[in-house]
Amino acid sequence: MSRIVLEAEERAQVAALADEVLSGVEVWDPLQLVDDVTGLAERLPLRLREFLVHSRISESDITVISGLPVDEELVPTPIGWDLAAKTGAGQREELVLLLCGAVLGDPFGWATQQDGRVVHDVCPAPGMEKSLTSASSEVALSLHTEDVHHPCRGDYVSLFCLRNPDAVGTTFVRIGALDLPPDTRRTLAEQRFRFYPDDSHVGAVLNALDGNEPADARVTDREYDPGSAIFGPAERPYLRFDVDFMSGADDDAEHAIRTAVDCFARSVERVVLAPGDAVFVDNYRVVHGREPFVPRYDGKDRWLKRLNLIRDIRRLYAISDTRSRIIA
Ligand SMILES: O=C(O)CCC(=O)C(=O)O
Ligand SMILES: [Fe+2]
Repeated sequence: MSRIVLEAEERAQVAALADEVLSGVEVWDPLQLVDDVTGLAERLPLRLREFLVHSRISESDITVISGLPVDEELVPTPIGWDLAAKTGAGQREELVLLLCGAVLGDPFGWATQQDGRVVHDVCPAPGMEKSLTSASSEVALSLHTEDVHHPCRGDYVSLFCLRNPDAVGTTFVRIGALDLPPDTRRTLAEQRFRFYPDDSHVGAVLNALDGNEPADARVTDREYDPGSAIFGPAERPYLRFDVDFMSGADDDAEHAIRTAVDCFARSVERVVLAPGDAVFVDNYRVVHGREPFVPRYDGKDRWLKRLNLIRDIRRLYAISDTRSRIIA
């Protein structure tokens, strides 16, 4: 894990940049600003930019910035992301995350996720406590690659912590720390797996199917080409894994999935994000999750802003009919 702790002066510089940008914006819409943030990020403190560029080039597994500015008069944690979207809560924090993230990659979003917003809210929502989405609380969010089903999934998923009063941990496993049996590793590297949209993608499953099938019809093989769970350079491989949204083509492949899950449990690490911490998880080298916690729904709940980053937005344009940062 590489971490930078900002000095008070650097924090003030980031806050001043964000305030200046916000003062020139009439209606806050990150999508309108997203083409500008890469240029604006040139004005982040030099030490921070150098740190982030180094993280990108060295493919740092987990990159943490501590000491980013969080509004001292931050509004109460919204009860669910849709309320956050409606009220526009935490705008300066969204911009700070966009500015830092733009040094690592190009921001993008999903039409099927959180109403197509570029910056997401991660906070517990009533009724979702046991769901397989980031709005859950009472159950652990199992270790996963973000948006495992898609060829243009993020190179990074980034999370900026606004509140975390119960010190709930974000969990992760680095492929470099995984001690997989050689036959499991070999199987995982073969094109014997299918990956499906997770439950945060509204309608994604049904869109890909007829519309007449039950939701668990995702375990049919249609629409999802087989791929491997481990790929890329042998000396520094990449990982694609989400036990809840993948399947093996045969018994051996299913067995390899279960063996990998057991190995994850032995290699799991955690980071407890504090307000002002942003973590950038390399989505090709690391699977991440979250520990369970008891939601409060009193305005003091854990609250993160989330941003997906791809190293080159043209990978996305190249598979689309429209030049949009929002994947349809
Ligand atoms: O809440 C966390 O720490 C991680 C949640 C998560 O996996 C996500 O938002 O993608
Ligand atoms: Fe995630």
